[in-house]
Amino acid sequence: MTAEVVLYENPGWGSAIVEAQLAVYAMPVRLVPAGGTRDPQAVARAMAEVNPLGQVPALVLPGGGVMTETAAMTLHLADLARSDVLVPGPEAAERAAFLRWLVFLVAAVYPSFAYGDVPTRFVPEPGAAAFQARVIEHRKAMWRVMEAAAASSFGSGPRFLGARFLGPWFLGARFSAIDVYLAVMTRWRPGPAWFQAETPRLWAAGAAAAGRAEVAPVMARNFG
Ligand SMILES: N[C@@H](CCC(=O)N[C@@H](CS)C(=O)NCC(=O)O)C(=O)O
Repeated sequence: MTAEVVLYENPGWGSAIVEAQLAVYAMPVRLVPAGGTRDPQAVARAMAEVNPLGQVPALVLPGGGVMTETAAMTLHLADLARSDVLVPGPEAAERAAFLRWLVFLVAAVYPSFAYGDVPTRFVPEPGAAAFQARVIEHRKAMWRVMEAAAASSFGSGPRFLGARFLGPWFLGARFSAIDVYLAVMTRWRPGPAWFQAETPRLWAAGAAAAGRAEVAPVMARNFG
């Protein structure tokens, strides 16, 4: 596929997950800054026309359709690219684990940022800081669940139950979009130092993805 897609992005935000995948596929992309600010509420206002939830990222496909949700983009871009580099195909041993942890990332972990980043959307001001602290603690617990999966190689799928984590990727020998998510999300709160100390396998898989030739320039642009 050579037609250009448009990615609404904010450096360091979830758009980096999609920008990195587009780079892996060498797909042409036009980046559109989403408001040019790091204030989530200002970004939400700037994005509202494209994404009713006001979130980044949003993708405009070659046919003009708008797509939100990074997991949907992850699956769709693999289809458009006709590639299984990032998304193990239906017959792959890692397929079920890939889908499980992709959905875990976006359905369990990622929403905690919506709650934690602007807590006053959900709770009144007295108590917002305490709420935010609890959200971050819960997020840490979710990351530990994923670390345990990597440690037991449960993440590599049923056929590998009981095997040890060999890395360098979350699914073991198999690079995937999970590692791209980890490259970006381990830069977010609770922050790289916490991941290095508490979830070293997740950190290692993310760092390995961040170091890949196609991904490194995207990481530098977003986090440099
Ligand atoms: N489920 C969405 C989550 C997107 C999301 O939470 N994006 C954050 C930035 S990383 C955002 O736009 N936050 C601003 C807000 O929620 O108002 C996805 O996977 O794309």
